[in-house]
Amino acid sequence: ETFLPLVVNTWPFTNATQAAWAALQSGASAEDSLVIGCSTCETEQCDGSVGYGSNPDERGETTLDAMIMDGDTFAVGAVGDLRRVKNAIGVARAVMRYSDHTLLVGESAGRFAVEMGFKEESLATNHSREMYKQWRKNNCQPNYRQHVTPDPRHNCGPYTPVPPKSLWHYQRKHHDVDRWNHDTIGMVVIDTSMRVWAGTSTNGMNHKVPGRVGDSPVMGAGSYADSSVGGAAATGDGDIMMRFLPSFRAVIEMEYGASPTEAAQKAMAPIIKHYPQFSGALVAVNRTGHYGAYCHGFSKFGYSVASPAFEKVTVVYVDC
Ligand code: SD4
Repeated sequence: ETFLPLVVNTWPFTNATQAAWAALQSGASAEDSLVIGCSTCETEQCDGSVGYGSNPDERGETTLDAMIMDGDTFAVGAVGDLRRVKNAIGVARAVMRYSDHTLLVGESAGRFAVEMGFKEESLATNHSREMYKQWRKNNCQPNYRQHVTPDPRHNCGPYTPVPPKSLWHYQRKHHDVDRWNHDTIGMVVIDTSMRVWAGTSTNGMNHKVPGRVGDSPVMGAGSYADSSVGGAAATGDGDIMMRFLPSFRAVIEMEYGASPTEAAQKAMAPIIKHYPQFSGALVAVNRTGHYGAYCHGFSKFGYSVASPAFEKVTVVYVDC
């Protein structure tokens, strides 16, 4: 039995899911629907972790990572460390459509975007300026590493060993957690002709080193699509997760016969084995519209689904 079309994305970002679903219903391609869905999160600044205005790097600038992948042709467009342009998923698609390349980074990615007609503007907001000010108030500064030996995992970095106590309560209340630092949107869309598209958009990590690019724009890490099998998308500690290409692994596991849930679990297993402290989640869908997820390091993980199996967009929670 097939359940198509399908939209699945990480986290309870249901407006993004709904926007992609509505686009599919009105006849838009899976590609356009995915871009519309992820752009919705960029505009809404989903959880402060997608789009402009949050999670400044060590110099106070917000930078964006995004990718899009066509599971029919294996065409990919991606941007890393994109600066001063808000619509990262749109720029990723422009890389795929209008260049012969796959991944553009940094200042030059921004320049490409402007040439493609995207607006150049600051990504700073009062919120991101305030986040940066707080960080500096805690005696954090770009060269803090020189002053903290031997433990490089100092509280100034994006991965604090233990979340500050003041946030425990908040985390428990919002049981799907880790919202205080990072929540990428990763989305898989399948249309009724079984075309699978996958993509991501994020502003990465609070207080990252300028130039840092996470897993989200890396194909096979942040997301992956193969229309003959399905697709997958990841969220979480990108610096760890990208070493294991979990989205690629999940698709390969499904190709070898695993269900989406099993595939997500198998893809995450080696990460958990080598880095039991990491936090992350993976959603996986197969070409017939079945889906599943696996998570680690949160108490619960919620992801959003639009499918003919439901009357409206539904958030599915899994225990981690
Ligand atoms: C990153 N994976 O840049 C992203 C952040 C994220 O949920 O997904 N947060 O590492």
